[in-house]
Amino acid sequence: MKYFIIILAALISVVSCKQVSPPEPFGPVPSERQLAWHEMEYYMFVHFTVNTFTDKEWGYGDEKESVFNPSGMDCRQWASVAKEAGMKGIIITAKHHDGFCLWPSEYTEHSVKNSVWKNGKGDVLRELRDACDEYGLKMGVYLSPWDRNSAIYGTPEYLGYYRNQLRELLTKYGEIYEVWFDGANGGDGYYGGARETRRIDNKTYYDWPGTHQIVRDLQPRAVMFSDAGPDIRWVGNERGMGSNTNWCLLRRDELYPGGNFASILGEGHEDGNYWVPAEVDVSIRRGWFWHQSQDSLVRSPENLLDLYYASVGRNCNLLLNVPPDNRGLLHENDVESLLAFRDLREKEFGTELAYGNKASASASRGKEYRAINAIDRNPETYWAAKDNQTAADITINLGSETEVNRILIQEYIKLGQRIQEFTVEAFTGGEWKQLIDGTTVGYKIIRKFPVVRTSGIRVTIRSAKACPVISNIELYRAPGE
Ligand code: FUL
Repeated sequence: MKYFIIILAALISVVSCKQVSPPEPFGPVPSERQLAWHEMEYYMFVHFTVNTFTDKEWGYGDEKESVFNPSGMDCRQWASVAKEAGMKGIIITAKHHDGFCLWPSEYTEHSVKNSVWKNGKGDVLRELRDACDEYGLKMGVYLSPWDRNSAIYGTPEYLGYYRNQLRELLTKYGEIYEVWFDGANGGDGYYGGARETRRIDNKTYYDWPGTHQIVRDLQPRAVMFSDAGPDIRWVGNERGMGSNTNWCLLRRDELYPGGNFASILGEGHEDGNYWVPAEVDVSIRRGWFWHQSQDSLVRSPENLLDLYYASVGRNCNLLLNVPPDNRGLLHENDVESLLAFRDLREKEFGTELAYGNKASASASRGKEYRAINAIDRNPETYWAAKDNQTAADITINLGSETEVNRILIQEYIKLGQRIQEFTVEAFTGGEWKQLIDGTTVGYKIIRKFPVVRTSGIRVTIRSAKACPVISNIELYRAPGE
């Protein structure tokens, strides 16, 4: 009898385990380093080099090192503002197209070591590292593949030079979370005095796989950005616009940095065979570098909030450029706008309305995957339907009539990006009224709709590649209207 009970108990547990087994991952899924990157959401881009002092956007490469001379550079100010603004990291142009290095590279004379700044003893990367550590921010580097200063640019030897510089950046400045490979290549430049146009084949010249391996070996937790990944892709424009339909997937092997792919990059590929999510890079000013003439043309807090909805709200990360001025400080106007934008965000998402209510779903996998998991504020629990159910809905019962005008939805992306089409409706005046007719979700979307007084919000997954798996739904009543 005793044995019979034990066997029965074992059988029951096997059967019940089977019932509640989690969905299998569907399609490509993010790596650990990509998951960490998704959670960064919003961080600062810093464009700073000789251009800051010559009023240019693209330095030709013939600038004298002496022009780089910030009168009061303070990376702690950049970091403290980034932190206060709610950003999680800073990516700096260690070397832009003009070839000037903000760190004393062993491999060139064209760097801070030959400037008058700090008598050639300064190192912007070192100061930024220390400041990021002090303020608990991550640090990333931009190293322009195009180098208009280098005499050997365009020859095979340049690749060795570029990689040596990359190794310096990846070994001397602590942990790097993102390496930014720009695709731009305009052709003409100083090139050690040759002053000519040099064309390279973007597809073959840089041997990207070899360079990527250096990053993997030296900084295994870093993600790499370019037009074509391998880890993070460009969104295809510099206007700050993510795409409403946005797959974190890409047929990466068909693309390469500097190619003509802008029109593909916003949406990605629904059938992509790699996880390569999009990053929105955009400047708080017209230019990427500081120009005094643009001091009065800083984006307003309201405009930054629009960018936030168009980027973070569309399943992208937001890399917002805030260029230091010729003092080496973020300008007062930029700082004011950034902090007012933070205040707007705090008001916008002040009180979350879904948490603490009841939730139900048309389909559920079992008790560990109940609808309530989508509003429990635990990113590791989720609502999931059964394997064969690719259409299903989830309703949040708000108890009493409540004003709502924003919804945030997150898929549990560790199991892949699944949703192809969804709607959001509100129960109002005795019937369901459609608020949103949407396509993809992914890591996160935030959508606006006119204020509705409602006792319930229903999210219907109309089609998905595999059963929907939703880790989070939030509702807000943002100010206005
Ligand atoms: C572009 C560059 O040419 C711009 O100067 C800037 O750095 C931007 C982020 O990327 O490709």
